[in-house]
Amino acid sequence: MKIVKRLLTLSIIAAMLISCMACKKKTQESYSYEKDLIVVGYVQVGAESDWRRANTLSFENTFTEENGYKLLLADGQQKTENQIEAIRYFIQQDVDYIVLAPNVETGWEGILMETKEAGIPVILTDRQIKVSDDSLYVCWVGGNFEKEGKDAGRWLADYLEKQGRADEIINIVTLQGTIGSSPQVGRTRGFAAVMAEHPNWRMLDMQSGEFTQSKGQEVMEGFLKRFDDIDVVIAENDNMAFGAIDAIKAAGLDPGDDIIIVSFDAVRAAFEAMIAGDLNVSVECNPLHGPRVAEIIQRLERGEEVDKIQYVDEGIFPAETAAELIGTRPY
Ligand code: GYE
Repeated sequence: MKIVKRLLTLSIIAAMLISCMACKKKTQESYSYEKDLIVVGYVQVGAESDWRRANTLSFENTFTEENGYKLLLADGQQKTENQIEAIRYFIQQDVDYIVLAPNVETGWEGILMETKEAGIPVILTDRQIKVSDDSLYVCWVGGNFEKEGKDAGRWLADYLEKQGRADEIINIVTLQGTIGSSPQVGRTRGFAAVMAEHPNWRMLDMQSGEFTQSKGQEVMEGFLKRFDDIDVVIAENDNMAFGAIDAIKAAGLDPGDDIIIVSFDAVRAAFEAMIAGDLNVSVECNPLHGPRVAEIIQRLERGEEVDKIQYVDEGIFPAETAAELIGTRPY
């Protein structure tokens, strides 16, 4: 913790001690709280999905006062400008660390110059950014989205092969995440790489469902009106897949059977959808970054080096594994 902040805190505490004898106990508590805690400002994307809620909870459960932290949480409501404002607020608060889950990849250069000037380390988590100067952030930890996209494509190729449909014309639609966010960019790119190996796969259309269930449903309704021969839906997260499933059922079709549904995240509700036969596979994206970021902060506090880029291990969960594994899922 910065010396200036400590001194400021001490002088405030001293003033409180003088002016407030009646609340002596409380003052002593706030003294130890202010003195020891590492203040972390987490600039979250929003609350758009089950994944996101599990991610927020992971931070809330990790960055507790018992663990030595004071967590300040800012909800960006899926808007980059809100996140930039939140970072500026955390600079004014002189927090010890800023943790940023960036909504999209671009637009961060200016505000990260401000954090650098203020001497506040920025740890990126979940999504990545594009900046010309990597020293604007300490490190990043999250999922390998391009690999996830490839895993989804390879699973599909395998599944079609097993169904004897390897050489059929396969019509695909994609519900993309927030355009320009690194999970959207990576998953789209990874799937496209596998698609290039299958000339019989046709991408009818790709549209953003903003990673939400309601928008995913709306976009899928549009696809179903325009195309009467969709074979596969690629939903770039589980919640958009849930929306697509509702739209497909409303159109009188059987999701998981008439239309193959592939999604990402592997949240608990996805396992339920797989058990119900509505979803065919979910490629895992692990949201439990709280402890990982805490470990990074602890290393930095000890003056140790940290890896610049840290990918988390992730699996693939096809429907036939869902019943057995649902009880083991932590989110
Ligand atoms: O897949 C989605 C969420 O950035 C990896 O954002 C995250 C994605 C996740 O809204 O559900």
